[in-house]
Amino acid sequence: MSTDLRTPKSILVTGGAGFIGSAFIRLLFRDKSFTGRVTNLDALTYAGNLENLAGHVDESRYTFVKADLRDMKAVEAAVEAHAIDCIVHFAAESHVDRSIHGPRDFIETNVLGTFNLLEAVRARPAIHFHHVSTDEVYGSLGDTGLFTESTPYDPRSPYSSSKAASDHLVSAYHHTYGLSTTLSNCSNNYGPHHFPEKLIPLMILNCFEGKPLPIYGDGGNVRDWLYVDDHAEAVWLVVRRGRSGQSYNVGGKCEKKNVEVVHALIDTVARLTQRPRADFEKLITYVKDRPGHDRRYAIDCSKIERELGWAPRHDFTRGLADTVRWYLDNPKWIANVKSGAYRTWLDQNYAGR
Ligand code: NAD
Ligand code: TDX
Repeated sequence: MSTDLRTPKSILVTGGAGFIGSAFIRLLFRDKSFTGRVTNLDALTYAGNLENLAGHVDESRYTFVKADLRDMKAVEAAVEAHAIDCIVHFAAESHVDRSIHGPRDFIETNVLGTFNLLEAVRARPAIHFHHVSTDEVYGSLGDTGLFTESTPYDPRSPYSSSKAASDHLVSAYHHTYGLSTTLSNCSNNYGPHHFPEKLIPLMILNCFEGKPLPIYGDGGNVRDWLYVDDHAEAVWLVVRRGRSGQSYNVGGKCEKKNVEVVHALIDTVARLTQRPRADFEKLITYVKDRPGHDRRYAIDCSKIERELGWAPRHDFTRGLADTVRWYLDNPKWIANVKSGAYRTWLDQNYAGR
């Protein structure tokens, strides 16, 4: 099996207050073999929440920098001040529906933000740059087939096209300027701390509150689900052992139709709250489809398995139960994220759908 190619001492994590970035930082501080420093650069948009890290970092090795990736000077300052030798780039606008309602932030943060980071690395080529991306850049599959690392890019939403643009920039900076880069393209994540605008946490919270469970279209769209900690482990492996210039697909080998996911969630919520399934089944509401809704995503992750020895460790049933339990145990977190701008957006965009 492969050995470490890099042993970062001072990592800049972007978007470390978000869902997956925070899981990655929690993993770094659980990993006894990592003794370096972590600088978390995050703009704290509606999706960023420092509570996701409370109690999980070693303060003597951790710094939070509130900064916007669109601000080149702020990016330069953070990289310079903390003698960064590795950047792990999670920060992005990440919600497809929001990208349909308002694409500008997606282009600015996902494309320009990545460009600014790459420029900072171009000026300091000893830094390794890892870019966290998505399987959505490959477009939509029919009933069969899997995305491999050589599947041509065919993004369909403003979100996925902004991620595809940023992936191409990373590749260009590797080939043109010789930067040390790695890239990972992952399938749909789920787990604790997931912002409740995405399918799984939205459905969990709406079950708790007795609100409609909005299924887009016929509910037959397929996603490949991966527990967030498995993704964090994959990223950490690629950062240390991935070959420069390579991309690695990461997936859960867990394809499910949306309607199956909702039924599995209802089972789990009913079991854990000891309430009848019928209380939740009656909330299912079929609504207007998402424009340009990709039909099916499915990942071939044999390259990262073969080269780096990674495999998903959480099965879906256990992962869902852990997730629902976490939301049941964290009403304060829920109240916090449901205040302010998030609430307004939800009311405006989901009401009546
Ligand atoms: P998220 O929306 O939960 O978090 C994004 C974080 O980035 C937030 O903390 C936010 O404050 C920060 N951020 C946004 N704009 C910023 C800016 N301009 N400057 C600095 N910080 C900014 O996202 P997530 O679900 O944790 O996704 C993280 C990464 O993983 C993204 O790049 C996303 O494309 C990718 N990804 C996500 C999934 C998924 O299922 N969620 C799957 C595959 C890949
Ligand atoms: O209310 C809903 N009803 C519904 O049917 C929502 C929010 C979603 N859906 C459907 C749309 C998708 O087919 O569920 C599926 C999953 O939707 P999202 O949770 O919005 O995720 P998706 O659009 O698949 O994108 C996610 O996975 C890839 C992340 O948000 C991206 O950041 C990641 O790159």
